[in-house]
This record gives sequence, structure tokens and C-alpha cells, in this order.
Amino acid sequence: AKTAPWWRSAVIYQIYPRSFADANGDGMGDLNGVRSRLPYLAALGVDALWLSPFYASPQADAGYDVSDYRDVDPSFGTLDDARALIRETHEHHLRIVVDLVPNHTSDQHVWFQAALAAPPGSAERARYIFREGRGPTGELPPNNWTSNFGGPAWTRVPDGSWYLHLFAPEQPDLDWTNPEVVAEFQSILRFWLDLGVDGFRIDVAHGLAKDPALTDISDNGYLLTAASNGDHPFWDRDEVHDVYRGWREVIDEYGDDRIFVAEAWVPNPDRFAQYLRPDELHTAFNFNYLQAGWDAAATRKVIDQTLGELRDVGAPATWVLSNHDVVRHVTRYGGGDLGRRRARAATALMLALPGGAYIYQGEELGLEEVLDIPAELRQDPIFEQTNGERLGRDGCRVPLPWSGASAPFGFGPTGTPWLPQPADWAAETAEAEEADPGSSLWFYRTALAQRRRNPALGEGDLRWLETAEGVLAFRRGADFACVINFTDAPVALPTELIRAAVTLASSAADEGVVPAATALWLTI
Ligand code: TEU
Repeated sequence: AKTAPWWRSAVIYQIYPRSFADANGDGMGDLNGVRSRLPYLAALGVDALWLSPFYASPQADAGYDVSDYRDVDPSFGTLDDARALIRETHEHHLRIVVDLVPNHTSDQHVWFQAALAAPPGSAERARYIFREGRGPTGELPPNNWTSNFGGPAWTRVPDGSWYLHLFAPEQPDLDWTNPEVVAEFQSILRFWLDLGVDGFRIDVAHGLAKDPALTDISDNGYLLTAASNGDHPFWDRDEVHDVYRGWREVIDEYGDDRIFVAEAWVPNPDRFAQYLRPDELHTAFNFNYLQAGWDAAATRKVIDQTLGELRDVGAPATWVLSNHDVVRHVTRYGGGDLGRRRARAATALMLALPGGAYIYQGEELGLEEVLDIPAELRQDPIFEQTNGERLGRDGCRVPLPWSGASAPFGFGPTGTPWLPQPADWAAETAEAEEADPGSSLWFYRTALAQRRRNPALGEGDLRWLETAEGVLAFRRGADFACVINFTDAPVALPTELIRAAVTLASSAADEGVVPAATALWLTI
């Protein structure tokens, strides 16, 4: 019998290359650093890696501003290093997914440079979204849209025209109604597919299509309301689906093992599911799950909604708790010992749910958000543009601690990491946790190993059990069960599970009870 495609149940580990491992000692992680840690990743027990962008980039937004989609930035290595990484990842029986940034290029991309050099109305400008301003002399932006990073979404060029950027001014938005743009990205897909990658994570997948009338917006909040129905001028418009149908045709030429993962912040589950129609994208991060917080009822609601909507389109669910854009979940759940305890329980729940899951580098070590990075060392454009009102995303991007007692904690052979590491990270290095069977690292390894062996886990059914308030419990397959206690006091095991054997406990458990802030896996 044909087994289900790998990605329907995959656990995918996100690598943020500049903060993962630094082989050349310049303080920035690089592709050769990733190569050197492939044994660690294989031993962790994940199925695939997703790498945030490592392409040529001026790094105005840490690589999400791409100046050449077919080359590697010198700070990360060379195209040959990328080829070697793809080959060696496969030799370790892991798959590799790369990031694709189609909403915008860098302002240093040849296309944008050509657009700046060409007159208004030219074909060069038509690849981006240039417009004349409002006001008597065009001195006001064409409309009232604001950038996700703060400030107006428009920047004026010397001849008086304005261009649109939903993110930093260094990230001009492409015009996806232009056939040249469509053709160029299909060619970029083929370039990386030919190099052997197993898929693409699509950045801001819900943002490519814009209202051609550029209508002013009344509610310019970043997230759509749950009631939204494709009527927002730039998020989640129906036209975006044409792009993905075209891409699906391209990727299907390479067999049925290569995938698209959408980064689509679309809270309406029905609208979200539309990205996962059989002729579009394969999977998408489930951000509603990430946002449910440490809350039994909210978590169960998201699980039910997700599974219901995705069943209708035939797509597997994927669950995610952390990434390079959000505060690490240990910290979101309260930080310190309590936050770590809850985070472990939440991970056990996530890995027991139907479908696939994402792990963000460092969460397997139980890392917390770094909150005390001095203002002058912070690099995220969100921070710069808002004069310190928002801390930005640097706190989850601090270079990983691998070994040793002081910075750079084995991140690189020498050198000062591009963001400072907390002085007290010695107990949280991969090396220290490797030596401690009670560590977060061993918890992840054990959970992933059990998940891999157990046919009830990954894609499949889920049957809720009756529980007390603040507790979730469910069965999967013939004999698997998971129970998680979100409350601050121990609870009795649900009656159905009293005779079951505990195979995984996120914190030490006495017989018959689920301790506070704890998840258990059981065999019935
Ligand atoms: O993120 C898009 C996105 O949704 C972010 O703006 C998100 O809202 C924000 O980071 C939350 O704090 C993607 C990338 O993941 C992000 O790193 C990039 O900055 C952004 O696209 C622009 O490319």
C-alpha cells in the first residue's frame, strides 16, 4: 500500500540561519554552521528543516529583503554551500524547505534599481506599485495604508512618485497583476527545485494581491477580523489564489513529495482553508493555535475549528507555538519555571495532535525570550521605526547556546554574536542538556521518538474524552491517549484512562493524577 506523503505528518524544525550556528566566526550564523549541526538535528528526531532566508540581501529585515533570489548572501556562504547543505541534509534522512519572499523584494534588487532609474509609467516601474500622491502637489501618500512595521506604507522617490511597502521602506511590494512578476517567481521556484529542495515556506502568503483601486482603509489593524470575507484591500484577497494555482502546477512537475507551506495570518478558519485546496498550497502554519495561549477552552476551540475546516479541503493540520516573529512560548506562558513547565506540556499536546508540527530553533532547549537586549544593540526594523515603543522581535532571535560556560556558548569558534546572549545560559546549552536526562532537550527527543514509532500519531483521528474544566483529554487510534491539565492544581485522570500506562510525562507525575500544568501520553 502507498503510504501517506511525508509532509502530512511531518515535524519541521525552523532554522533562523543567522542565529543557528556560526562556522566562520564572524558572529553571524551561516550555512556551514547548519551543515555542522545536522547530526544534532537528525538525533533530535525531526523530519525536515525549514530555513529562513539566506539569499543575497542587504539585511534590512534580516534577509526578508531579498536582492537576488538565486544567490546566497556572502554572510551565509555561497551557492555551493547551499548545494552541499541540501545534499547532506538528505544524507541525514531529513528534508529541506526554503523560504520564498514573493510579496516584496529588497530595494537593492535589480528590478527596483531599474524602476528608480526609469520614469513614471515605465515598464520598469510597473513591476512594483508606484502611484502619484494626493494633495495639491502630490505631497501626501496615495492612500492611508500603514506599514506593518509602523509609519505610512508609502515612500516618495525624487521625481515625486510614491511606492507601496507593507513592510519596511527597503521592502517595496511587487505588483502581482504583472505577468513578468508571475513568470519570474515560477522561474525562481524551478531554480531551487532543480537544486533539490523539498519545498517552500511562503512569506506573507496572504498579502500578494492588492485592491487595484487602492481604497483607503478604515480599520488598518494588522490582523483581519474573524468575520473578514476577502474585502480587505491587501490581506487575504481572492485574487491571491490564482498565484498559488500557477505555482502548484510548477511544483507538481517535480513529483508529489515537494510542498508549499503558507505563512498566512488569516484567522477566519474558512478563509484559511481556501489556501489549502487540492490545487493550491499543501499546508499552512496554524497561527490561531499559537495565539490561543495557555487556555484549555480556547485551545480546544481552535483544534476543533481547524480540524473541521481542513477535513473539508483534505489538507492536514499543522501546529505551531513559536517562530522568529513572536515571543518565545516559555515567556508567553509566564516565563521562568512555570513558563517552562507549561511550555513542555504544550509541546506534548502539540505533538499529539493530528497532522504536522513546527519547532522553532531553541525551543527544544526551553529557551526564554531575551528581554533585556540593550536598545542600541537591537536590530529589528520594528524597533527602529517606533522609537523604542515596541521591543521588536530580536528577543527570540538571539544566537543559540551550544556549549561552554560563557558567550558565545559555542555558537561560533570565536567572535561576538550579532545579538548578545544572556550570561546565565550555561545550563541551557545543547551540551549541558545532553548530559541531563531531565532536560528539555531530552523531553523533545523522547517525544519525537515516540511519535515516530506510534502509528496513531501524525495524521489521523481524534476523539475527545470527558474531563474536568481546564483539562483536555483525547484518544487517537486504538490505544493512544493524551491528557493536559491547564490548571494550577493536580486533577484526577479521566476514568477511561485510569488503567492506562504513562509513556511520556511533561513533568514528574504520581499515579492516577495529572499534575498542574502537565501533559501525559498514555497507552490504553
Ligand atoms: O512576517 C509577516 C508577518 O506577518 C509579520 O509582519 C508579523 O506580523 C510580525 O513579524 C509579528 O511581529 C514575515 C516574516 O516572517 C517576517 O520575519 C518578515 O519581517 C515579514 O514577513 C516581511 O517579510
